[in-house]
Parts: sequence; C-alpha cells; structure tokens
Amino acid sequence: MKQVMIAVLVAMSVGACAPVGGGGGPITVGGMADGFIGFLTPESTIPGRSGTTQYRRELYTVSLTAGMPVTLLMCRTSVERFDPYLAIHGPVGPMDNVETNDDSAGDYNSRLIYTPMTTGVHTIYATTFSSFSSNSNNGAYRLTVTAGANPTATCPAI
Ligand SMILES: [Ca+2]
Repeated sequence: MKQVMIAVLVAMSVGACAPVGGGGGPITVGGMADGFIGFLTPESTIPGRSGTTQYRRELYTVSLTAGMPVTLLMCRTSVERFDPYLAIHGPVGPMDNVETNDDSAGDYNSRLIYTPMTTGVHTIYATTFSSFSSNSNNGAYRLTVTAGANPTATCPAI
C-alpha cells in the first residue's frame, strides 16, 4: 500500500510539472508547449513538403486573426541529435496558406513568421527535417507562438 501511495504521489508531481499543451493540442498566441518527438509519435505527410514521406509530428491548433502576423519558434531543448521542422496551415485544410521552415532560428531550430489570410483555427505541425527510417532524429522541443513578426527571434542555448 505504501508503494502504491508513493507511485501516486510521483505521478501527481510529474503531472504538476508538465507544461500545458505539451505533446500537441491547443496553444494560444503568447503561449508555449513542451513536446517530444519519439518512437511513439504519430506520423503523417507534412503540408508543404513534397512527396508521400511520413514524418513523426505533434499537432497543435491555434486561433489566429487574418492579417495579424505571429512568430512561431520550435527550439530543441534536449542535447540529442534533433532537427526541428515547422509547418502551419489555415482553417480550410492542409493546402490553405501553408508555410514551412527548417532552420531559420539557427542550430537546426525553426522560426516561421506567418500572416494568416483567414481568421480561424490554424494547424501547426511540430515535426523534424528527417523521416524516421533511421530512428536517429528524436528529441524534446519547445514550441512558442508570439504576436507580431519577429525576424530575429532565436532559441535559448542548450
Ligand atoms: Ca531544422
């Protein structure tokens, strides 16, 4: 019984430390989410990337206003070899005002300045440059969404 109680307390404390929205789900302008791309992460094709290659990705949704730019950052937060890649599209579907970015924030990190054409719920793909045939491209990341166009936004050193 004592061990069960300890397990519950550990689980509760881990849960209390978990960032809101990590691993996909809703994110707000001004918000952030800590996620992880790993062996259990679902795969799909990525809007804006050619071909039928499947990439592991975590999906976030964000409500944006037409004509109001935002800056997305996807930063590595782990020391593992990991190469973030971002994609976003509008409310209509995967080919609606789609944009992608690989390395604009430096050190393989992604920065994407995005101006919505339509007001509504947009979809963000937090993914990686490489597909997972080699399984060598797993790691932790932080996704942030800030208001305005910030072409010098960079990731903290790790
Ligand atoms: Ca990258």
